[in-house]
Amino acid sequence: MKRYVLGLTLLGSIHLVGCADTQSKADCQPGDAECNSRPVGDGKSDGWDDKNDPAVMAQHLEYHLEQLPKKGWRDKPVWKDTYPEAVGKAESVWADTYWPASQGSHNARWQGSDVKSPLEKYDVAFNNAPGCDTQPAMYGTGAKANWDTYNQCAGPAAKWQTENYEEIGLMHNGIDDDGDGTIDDYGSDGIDGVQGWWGSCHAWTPASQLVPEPQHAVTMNGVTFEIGDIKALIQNAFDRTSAVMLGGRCNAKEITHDVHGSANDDCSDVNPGAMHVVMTNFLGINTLPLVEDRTANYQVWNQPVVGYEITKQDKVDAATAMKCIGATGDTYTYNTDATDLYEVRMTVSYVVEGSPGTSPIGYRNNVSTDDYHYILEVGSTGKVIGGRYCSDAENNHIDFLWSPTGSWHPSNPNVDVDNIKKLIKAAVAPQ
Ligand SMILES: [Ca+2]
Ligand SMILES: [Ca+2]
Ligand SMILES: [Ca+2]
Repeated sequence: MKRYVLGLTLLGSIHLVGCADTQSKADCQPGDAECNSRPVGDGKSDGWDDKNDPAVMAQHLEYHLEQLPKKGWRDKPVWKDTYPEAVGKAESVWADTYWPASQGSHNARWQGSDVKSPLEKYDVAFNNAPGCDTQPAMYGTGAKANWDTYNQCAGPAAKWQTENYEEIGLMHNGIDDDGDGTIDDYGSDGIDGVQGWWGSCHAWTPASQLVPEPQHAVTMNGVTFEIGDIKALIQNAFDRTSAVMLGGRCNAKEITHDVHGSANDDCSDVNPGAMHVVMTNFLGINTLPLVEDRTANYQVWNQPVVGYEITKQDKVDAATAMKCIGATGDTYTYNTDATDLYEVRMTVSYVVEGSPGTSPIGYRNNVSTDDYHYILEVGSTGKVIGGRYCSDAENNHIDFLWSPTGSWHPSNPNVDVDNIKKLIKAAVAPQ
């Protein structure tokens, strides 16, 4: 969950198609397929800002409301050209645990205390390190001494993970790191500061869309990697993923709303107009990977987005729109370039976490939904130009959306991405 890292920021997964700028600049929207450049200085108030500009996600976007599909689903895998051997076998996305940091992350012995963890198996197979027979409790009295002993026999990948990854080492270093009076144990702030929601969903979410789910166990260099092991190692290798991001990350525990505030504040966005454009383009018109942080507040719960459906899209007058937003009056005072207003309800389908196992689980049994309610702002040429959440949705909305752009590598210096790619290939190869 935490450790949402944006590496090298690349622009868009779709290339800008050279298209004639046949309309006036005022009609051009950021990343608009009809225009070559974004509009500047056209006097918008409360349209989307740079952070909420759909152009950061992709070029060649469709903005005409009439052209935007009412529903879309990730039925075609993003990886179909990279892993043709998995097409027809693996589902387009896969569920997985987020490998909680508090349980040791990818070094957790998920099959039981006597079966090596994914990283311990990796050390045996690729780092020539047999490792330790047992693994101590993650935290608690005596944890430091036990982990000091473990680290003397552990292989380099396992050792690095237990000391450095997502501050796991704080749980067994003999120090009261969060100053709450308990050493290496639960107190007022997780286990010495390590929170239960920390994990690698920032890696699971792009990985589960960019590479297929392993379909069977693989034996390599004498070590058998179960499907659950390979998925953990894939997550480890996706710890640093290049991506583009829409909306600002909210850092507040409690969100307070000002009806006069901007729709683009970090805790008020992602701007629902921008969300509408990206959702419909990424999942309705195209097949592009999409991840949401579905918690509007400071927590980050990244989930793969697999579908959406617009269940209401009614043109409304200004008074109705103002009321929906929680304001009063007969004049729409937010984005004054809006000539038409729509009240919209969208249901978004996303993948929830699953458990590690020895069989592929796909994602279809792990789908959940959220409903969003907002006013869509449409300009004189019928294009979406912004939006604002209705008051019943303003505390519960997507915080930000993001999309991986293709490059990924592990933070663990003792894990080689080439080995992980070999494991993936072998795990989807015909048997
Ligand atoms: Ca500690
Ligand atoms: Ca958040
Ligand atoms: Ca936000």
